[in-house]
Amino acid sequence: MANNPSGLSKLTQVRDVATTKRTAGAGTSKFWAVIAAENATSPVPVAERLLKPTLAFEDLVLMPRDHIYLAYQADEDGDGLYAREERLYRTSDTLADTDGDGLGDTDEIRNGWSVRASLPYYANNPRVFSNPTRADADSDGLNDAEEKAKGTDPNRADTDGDGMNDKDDADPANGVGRPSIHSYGSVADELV
Ligand SMILES: [Ca+2]
Ligand SMILES: [Ca+2]
Ligand SMILES: [Ca+2]
Ligand SMILES: [Ca+2]
Repeated sequence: MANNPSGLSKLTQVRDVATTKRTAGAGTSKFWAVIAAENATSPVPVAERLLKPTLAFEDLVLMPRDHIYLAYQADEDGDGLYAREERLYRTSDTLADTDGDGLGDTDEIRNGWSVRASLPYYANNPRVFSNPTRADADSDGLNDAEEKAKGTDPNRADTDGDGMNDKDDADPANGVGRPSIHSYGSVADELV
């Protein structure tokens, strides 16, 4: 804190933790984030006055009744997940793909994918998210990248429930086990 002649206190630096550039790739890996609550007495919204991305930290001017919070953020691997989120999910902040299954931590945690199955459950809840710390959480032989490519559920070994694991199923998300139905002959006609 520094006092200027007009008696205002000015936060000019925070000791020991600094903004740093990422060693590989573009962007910043460690930085301070400013969180500001709306101030009803301010004629200009805080979004324009305090949270504008183009504003430098030293150019922020606080008004009476402003409430701002500073949060230190780090994203070493640049995968878009902050270190504290990575801790929460038990993923690594130095690896963008913690479990090495070909699908990045962000894809597994934030994005997920839609199961392409015609079953009523997935019609209402198509979105699935995989475990970012296990390549094949449901032990069906398909890793999460393969499950996404096939549109299957990474948390269910037999997505379409026909008794055949996703890896062995020629059509793992649709239909009721066509290979086994053929073996039943005329019964298959009634099932289909
Ligand atoms: Ca990560
Ligand atoms: Ca992964
Ligand atoms: Ca799997
Ligand atoms: Ca199946």
